[in-house]
Order: sequence, then C-alpha cells, then structure tokens
Amino acid sequence: MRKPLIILLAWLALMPALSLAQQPKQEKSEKQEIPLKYGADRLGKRQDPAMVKFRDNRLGAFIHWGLYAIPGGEWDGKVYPGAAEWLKSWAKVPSDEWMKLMSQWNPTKFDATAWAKMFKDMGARYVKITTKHHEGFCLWPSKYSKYTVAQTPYKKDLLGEMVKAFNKEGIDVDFYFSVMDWSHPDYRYDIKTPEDSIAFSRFLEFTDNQLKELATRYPTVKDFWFDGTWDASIKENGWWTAHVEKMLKELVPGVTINSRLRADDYGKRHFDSNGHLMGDYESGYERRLPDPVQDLKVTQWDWEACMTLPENQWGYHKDWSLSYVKTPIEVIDRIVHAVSMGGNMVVNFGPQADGDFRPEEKAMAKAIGQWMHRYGQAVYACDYAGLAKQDWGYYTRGKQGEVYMVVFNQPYSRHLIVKTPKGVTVQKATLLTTGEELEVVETTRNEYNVSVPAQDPGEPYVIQLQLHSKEGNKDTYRDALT
Ligand code: FHN
Repeated sequence: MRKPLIILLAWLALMPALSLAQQPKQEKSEKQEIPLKYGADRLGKRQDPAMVKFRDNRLGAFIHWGLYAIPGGEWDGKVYPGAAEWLKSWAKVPSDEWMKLMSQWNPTKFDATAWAKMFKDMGARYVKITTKHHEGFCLWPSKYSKYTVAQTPYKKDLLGEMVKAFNKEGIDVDFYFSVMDWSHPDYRYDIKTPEDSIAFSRFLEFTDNQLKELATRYPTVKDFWFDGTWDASIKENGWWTAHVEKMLKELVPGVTINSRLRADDYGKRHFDSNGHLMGDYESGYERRLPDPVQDLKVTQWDWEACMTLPENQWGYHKDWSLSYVKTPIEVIDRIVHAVSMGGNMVVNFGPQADGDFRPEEKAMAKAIGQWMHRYGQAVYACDYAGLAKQDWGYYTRGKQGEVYMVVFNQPYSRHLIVKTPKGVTVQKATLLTTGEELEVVETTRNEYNVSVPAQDPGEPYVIQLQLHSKEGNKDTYRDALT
C-alpha cells in the first residue's frame, strides 16, 4: 500500500472516534427531565438524506421581498433608518393604507431565470424566500388572503416562478413564513380575554390553511423557516407549534423546520425546558455568530445563521449610506466561520420593487461566487474539524476526513501555526488551488509551522492538510478543546 493511502486510511479510522466525541455529552447530574408534551421530538442530529443535504449545502441566500420594497424605507417624505421591512411599524401606517401599495406592485424587471443564475453563480446551494413577511402580503396567490400577488397589477405567481427557476438550476428552495401577520384582524400579540382566544384560534386555523397550501402547491419545498413567533400568544400555544411541525412533515417528506417555530408546554422557545433543541436546526443566530471558542457546544446540533449586508436591512432600503455595509471578504469570512463551527450561512438580498437587484448586491453575489468557485471545496459538505482555533483563520473538515485551513490573516512571520491533538501529526500541507507543497516544521510536540505560499494569493486562500493519527489513538477531540 502506498504511504498517502495508509495516512488517509488511518485518518478515516480516527473519524468515528472524533464524531462520537462530538455527540451531545450525557448529562452528569442526576437532574430529572421535566415531562413535556410539546418538547423536543428527538435528541441529537437528524441523519436522514434530506437533513444531510440541508447540512451539506452550507451556503444559502435569503430573499426578503415584499411591498416594503416600494417605499424602500421612506414614508411621507421621511427616511426611517430602521429595517425597511418594518417601515409599516416605524411610520405607524394602518394596514389598509399599507396594503394600497399593492396597486403599485408590478416588478417588470423580474426575471426568475436571471435570479436563479445569479444565485447559482454565487455558489448558493439553497435560497430562502419570504413567502409572507410580517406585513401579510403573500408572494403566492393564496386563496385564504386578499393581500396577495394575484390582486396586484403583476397578477402572476411570483413564488411559483422562483421555485421553478431555482429548482431548474439545482438550487433548493426553502420557505420563510412569518406567523405574526400585521394584516390579519384575528392576530393577537397576547391572549387577554375569551374573545382574544376565539379570534386567535381562527387565526391559527387560517395559518394552518396557508401552510398546507404552500406545502401542497410547491411540493419541492425543502424547508420551512418560521419567523414572527416570539409573541406571548404563540408561546402560550406551544401545542400548535408542535402540530405545525408534524403537519408539514406529513405533507412534505424530509422537510426541515427551524427551531424558531417551536415553543414547549411552558412557552420555552428553540430549546425546550429540558434544554433539548426543538425543530431540526437552531435558527437563533441572526446577524451574529457563535463565539469561536466559547460556543463550541453548537457543534453538537445543526444550526444556521443568517446575515444582512448593511447592519440591519433585510428588505430593500433606498439609502445604504446609513450604516456600514460589509465587504465581500467580510461576508466570506462569516460563511467560513459558520462552517468551521458546523453551521450553515444564509446571506440576505433585498430585491428592488422593480424586480432587479441593486448593483451592490449583484457585485456581492459575484464576488462570493468567484471565491466559492476556487475554494468551495473547503465549505460545501464541510464541518467542524476538531482542531484548536488559530488566529490566521478557520479550519474545516471534509467528508473524507481531510482538513482545510482557510487563511484570512497572513502573518508577518510567514508561518501559520497548526496545533494538533495528541497522537495526530501533520504529514503534508498543499495549496488547494495549485497543489504547491508548503514546508511543514514541527516546532514543539503537536505544534507546527506551515509556511505561507511562495506567492501571496492576494485573497483568503485554502491549504489542505494531510494528517496522520497514531494507531489506537483515543479521545483526540477532548485534547483539541482547550
Ligand atoms: O423581524 C424579522 C426581520 O425583518 C427579518 O425577517 C429577520 C430575518 O431573520 N427576522 C426577523 C427578526 O428576527
């Protein structure tokens, strides 16, 4: 057998121990579990093909598109700096007045095929679309609401066009759905009277109907991403959130559901009163990421983060000068950072009302795509590598056990430090794009200097490491977690 093959086999042999060590640790305490009717349905990660696909996709795009794109953050001559999709609330616009915007909804530049191509070129493996945001306007012709795209000059089923075009490009489509609906007279923030209770029951039935409609009209949907679920009215109805998850899973085999939908018997959200994740993946990381050292616990469950390009604009806002706008490198950093901790990253886009994207977003999609095209191997289907984080960037681990170093900070020393767990040695380091072999020197036991490439790639770059694990090596993960 040739040497590299032996090394690969040895490293593969190590992986079960490594992934075993990544399972949730058994609670040491004697603590009794609280009996729950509406708590977590499962412990640990889902491992079925649909969930594996969701996880392997790693990079997604978010589309926030609704009536709010028309005013773009401005109402009655005043520009509101807050999130554009919340303008109705900032400017205290009554719902019937807000819905008059429907008469202007006619995205003549919308081209589903061009959108699909843009996201495909960006390297997004899935797209999350706001079927209905808090305002209540539906991008599909829902028969349960009068506020839909069918009642606008555009008339056509926008959601259907997107699903078709994205699927054609091999992009998975996920549905964002806001339970909180500012347009519905039966929505309640809290249940204070018997009348509230009756109205809210009607509202839940209406929501069930819309969800069933979405699941059956668009059976290729891969995921429902719930939002607007934080009000007391929903927290007091944990049974309903469990019911919705069950209902959708029966209607769409394999579908995934985010943790944000769920509340347990005691109104505890995301994680139930016993600390177990509800839904299939955690969706609490919004515009932020776990701490790379403190929060390594997140590697024990699936999670997805989402981010805006300006500080906090999801829908289209006409003035992006009001806050800092991230650069492509900063966005790529967050994508890799998420994957290095076993999570997915969804980058948000807020299309204009005419159906086109602002130039900054087009440029961003292109820049991410160029980088992903060269280095995506270190992102797609990759996971937490189990090595101690270093200042030059992030490690990820591929399905074959190969480890990638994604280098964002080029050190003056021209050496990248790699620390390995006991019994694991670095055999070889190569530059992913050219195959150039880089010098590796062991400076102290389990600490290496990997030389930076002869020619600075001038962008964040990837080094592939070949590691060797001593036979019988145990518990390497614990050593890495310092
Ligand atoms: O209020 C929304 C906001 O507009 C946006 O849709 C984000 C996306 O994750 N979710 C809510 C805030 O958590």
